[in-house]
Amino acid sequence: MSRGKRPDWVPDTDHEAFTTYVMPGVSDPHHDGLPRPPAGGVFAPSAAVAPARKKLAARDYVDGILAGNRTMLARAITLIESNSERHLELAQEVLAGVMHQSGNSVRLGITGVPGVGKSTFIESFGTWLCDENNKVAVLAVDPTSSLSGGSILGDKTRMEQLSRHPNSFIRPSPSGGALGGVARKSRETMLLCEAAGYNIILIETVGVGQSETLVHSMVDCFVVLMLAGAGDELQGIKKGIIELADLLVITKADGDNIGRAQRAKAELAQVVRMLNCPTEGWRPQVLLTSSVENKGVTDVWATVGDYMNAGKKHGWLSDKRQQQNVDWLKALVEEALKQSFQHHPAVEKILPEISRQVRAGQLPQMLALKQLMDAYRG
Ligand SMILES: Nc1nc2c(ncn2[C@@H]2O[C@H](COP(=O)(O)OP(=O)(O)OP(=O)(O)O)[C@@H](O)[C@H]2O)c(=O)[nH]1
Ligand SMILES: [Mg+2]
Repeated sequence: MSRGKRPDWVPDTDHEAFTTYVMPGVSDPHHDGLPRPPAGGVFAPSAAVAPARKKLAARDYVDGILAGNRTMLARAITLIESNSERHLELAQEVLAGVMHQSGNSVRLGITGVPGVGKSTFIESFGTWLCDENNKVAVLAVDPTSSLSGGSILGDKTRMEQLSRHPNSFIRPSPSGGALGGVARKSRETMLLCEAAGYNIILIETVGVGQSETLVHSMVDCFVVLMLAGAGDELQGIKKGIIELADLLVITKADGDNIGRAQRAKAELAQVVRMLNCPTEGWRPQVLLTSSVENKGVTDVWATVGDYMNAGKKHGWLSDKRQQQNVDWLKALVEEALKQSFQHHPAVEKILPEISRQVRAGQLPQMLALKQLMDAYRG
């Protein structure tokens, strides 16, 4: 791979802590990429590995990001995504250096069941926003992507036009284990993107598991995409997703589907009317879109604007962000305490036997807890 074609999210050096690796490439531009034995018929190790890039200091990253340099932004995100202690320290220094410039964006979460049309919607919505002179960053929180590796491919092909737009920045979901880790990385990535001048952040998440709740806790406006007539209205109600939604968007309102989509809109609007809306001055809206016909995206944006204005007018938008900041700290503290407890040598030592006794009904849980806490406190 020539250096010019190196994707901007790849790390400087291959390291096991990174979620992206670079295979050694070939330097000859006419080469077909297939290995070719030398005259003697024996393969030699490739000498054409791209030279390692210069190690950067926190200041370099900070300056680059604040100047809107995409490569520096991408490399800083790679640091954020690293699981190594060494990178964590540098990444946090970079984050601390740019934080005063973050926060100036509209943060939108976009969710819905697989296949509802999230990526296609983001392609059409995001491209339109970029054409309107916005700078749009698209992030993904997909706890399944580390297993399937599918989200990069899926998003790159579904967001072809958007990914080529000079005003867009697309970052696939970080892989790397627990959802909490994925969420931390996405949250910090969002702050870096804002500092780099992106004024609209779209965070796509799959409509499964806990990922919606996590994304909900990091955005201003939570948009739930729904399919008409597929029982999804009910599915959404059951999962409580509608209660999280600030905006409901029925997708694929085109072709034969239009009538069904309109009926679904009326039904959903009725459901929303029955919900308690704790948000002053705002009742979740239901809209229709067709991403393939580029219909409805302007309405979505106008409605997001109404929502943000209501939030500013009634003061809950800044309250929400402040609360999210504190909630995030709380979640980190809980996670750190859990880790410290679970990995405490004295706890590890007695836990199997205590668990056995609890399982067999020989030890009350409160007593078991006391023994564990005594061991933990030393
Ligand atoms: N007719 C019609 N088809 C659409 C529309 N939007 C998306 N599709 C199709 O629906 C399918 C799924 O779209 P995606 O955008 O990949 O859906 P997704 O929600 O991102 O799916 P996952 O990433 O797998 O969760 C694709 O075949 C799209 O072409 C639309 O507005 N109209
Ligand atoms: Mg998708």
